[in-house]
Amino acid sequence: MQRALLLTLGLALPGLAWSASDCAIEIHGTDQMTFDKREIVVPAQCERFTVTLKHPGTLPKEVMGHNWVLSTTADMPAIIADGSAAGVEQGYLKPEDPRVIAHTRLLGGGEEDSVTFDTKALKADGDYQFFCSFPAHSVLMKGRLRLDS
Ligand code: CU1
Repeated sequence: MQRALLLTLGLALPGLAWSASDCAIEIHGTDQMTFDKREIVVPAQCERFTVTLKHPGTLPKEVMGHNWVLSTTADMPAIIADGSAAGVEQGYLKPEDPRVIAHTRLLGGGEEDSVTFDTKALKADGDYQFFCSFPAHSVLMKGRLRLDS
């Protein structure tokens, strides 16, 4: 209903047009062990949100692998500890970890992967972090994700 109204407004007033491309972002994980974003804001209109992780580096995933993992800030340390124990074969995540809201696979240089998640999984006042679960990478590779209000 609300979506139909937005679409109608978008057609009538092109300046107000809102497109599904606003419900997606791209983030880079580099050979320098960094993400190129510190914060991700999910627009309130998005029912689903897509994150595409690209690794523009050249190092293999065993050396400088990166994934993009989303969880509550409270769950992050345990997810990383269990992921570290799971090892590189599991992409440094415990298989089917229910605390993980969304994640890409572990990438090496030159690779990319996307994940789409339902924004109903997020609370407006929730405290969420995205991070890389490769051992020790989250010291640098983390940021906040929040729903726009
Ligand atoms: Cu990483």
